[in-house]
Amino acid sequence: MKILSAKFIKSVARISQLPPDKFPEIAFAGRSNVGKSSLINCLIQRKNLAKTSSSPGKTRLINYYSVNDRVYFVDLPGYGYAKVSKEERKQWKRLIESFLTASKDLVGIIQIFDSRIGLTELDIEMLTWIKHLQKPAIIVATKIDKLPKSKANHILNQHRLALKEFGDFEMIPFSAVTKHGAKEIWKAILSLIHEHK
Ligand SMILES: Nc1nc2c(ncn2[C@@H]2O[C@H](COP(=O)(O)OP(=O)(O)O)[C@@H](O)[C@H]2O)c(=O)[nH]1
Ligand SMILES: [Mg+2]
Repeated sequence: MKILSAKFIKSVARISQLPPDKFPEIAFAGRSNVGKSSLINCLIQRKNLAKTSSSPGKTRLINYYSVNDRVYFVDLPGYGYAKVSKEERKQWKRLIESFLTASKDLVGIIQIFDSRIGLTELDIEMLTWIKHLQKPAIIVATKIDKLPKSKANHILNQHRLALKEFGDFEMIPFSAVTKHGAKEIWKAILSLIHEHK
């Protein structure tokens, strides 16, 4: 995918602040610190447009990026940060839930999990939600550069098997360090946009 332009559009805390529906939207979801911003930066070939941060839980807003004036990448707030209070977690849930149900131009969700950790309870909650909403999703298993080489294939196959329990999802292994999987993810994104038309 040739990136001609990538722009930060806005951060929103409320669904009423969503930008006017104009482009198909791809939402990115995952646990805090999973590598969501790194994935977005890699896909749009910018070093730091989506803020990456080593302090998890910092981004609590929905961030909109427009890519090639053609598609919105929507960075959803990360979840599952231990220090977050119950009330904050509730707010997070409300915000994501209202986004997923309100966005008319949402064509698909990129659900990201850490290949070293596997699916967490909240990942599974998200997958169940996605299935319930009948939204197409691509599952990205990230940080694969950190898997022990001799065990990587075995681990990834186990993740695929675990995923099967929750639906017929495509899983793409990815690394922001080696960029492994980036082309495949773009291909999947373009087909989501295409299918939606
Ligand atoms: N080794 C490795 N580190 C990664 C990868 N993706 C992200 N990271 C690191 O994980 C941390 C969190 O990444 P970030 O993109 O900010 O996660 P976010 O909170 O989900 O947006 C940062 O220190 C990144 O450099 C990856 O594919 N491989
Ligand atoms: Mg981030």
